Amino acid sequence: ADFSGSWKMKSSENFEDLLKALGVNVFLRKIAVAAASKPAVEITQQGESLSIQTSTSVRTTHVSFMVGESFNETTVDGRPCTSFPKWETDRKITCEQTLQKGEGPETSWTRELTNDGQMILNMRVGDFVCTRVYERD
Ligand code: RET
Ligand code: NA
Repeated sequence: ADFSGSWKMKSSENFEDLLKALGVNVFLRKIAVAAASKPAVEITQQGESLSIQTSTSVRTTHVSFMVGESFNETTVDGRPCTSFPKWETDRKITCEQTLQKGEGPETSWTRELTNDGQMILNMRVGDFVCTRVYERD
């Protein structure tokens, strides 16, 4: 599967619940939810190597990793974590995150390419799952 491309978001469910579960206060939550409603996602992939930039008006993240090798990133609320991405199927990457310090709920994400060319991002915090559907720009 090739995730490469410029993506725009079509729908999002439970993003605010996710932030609540992470303990983000209501003031920052509202800012984050508004900003996260219009992300620009740029992905380049060559085989096992992916680079993902997610831009919003208040926060931009950029991660580069090899599937099968751990890397450093941050949780949605910005806490440093160690992540381990692996292929769950040939079209879906699952990534478990471990906080580098302190305590917090279990977090992970998955990214999947559907047969009709959409990308589905799931972000999990404890029992909450946020689902965001993207289409190529
Ligand atoms: C602030 C303050 C600290 C807490 C949070 C923030 C914003 C986070 C954002 C995240 C966007 C995530 C996306 C994910 C993938 O689709 C305001 C920096 C949570 C905007 C777009
Ligand atoms: Na975890």
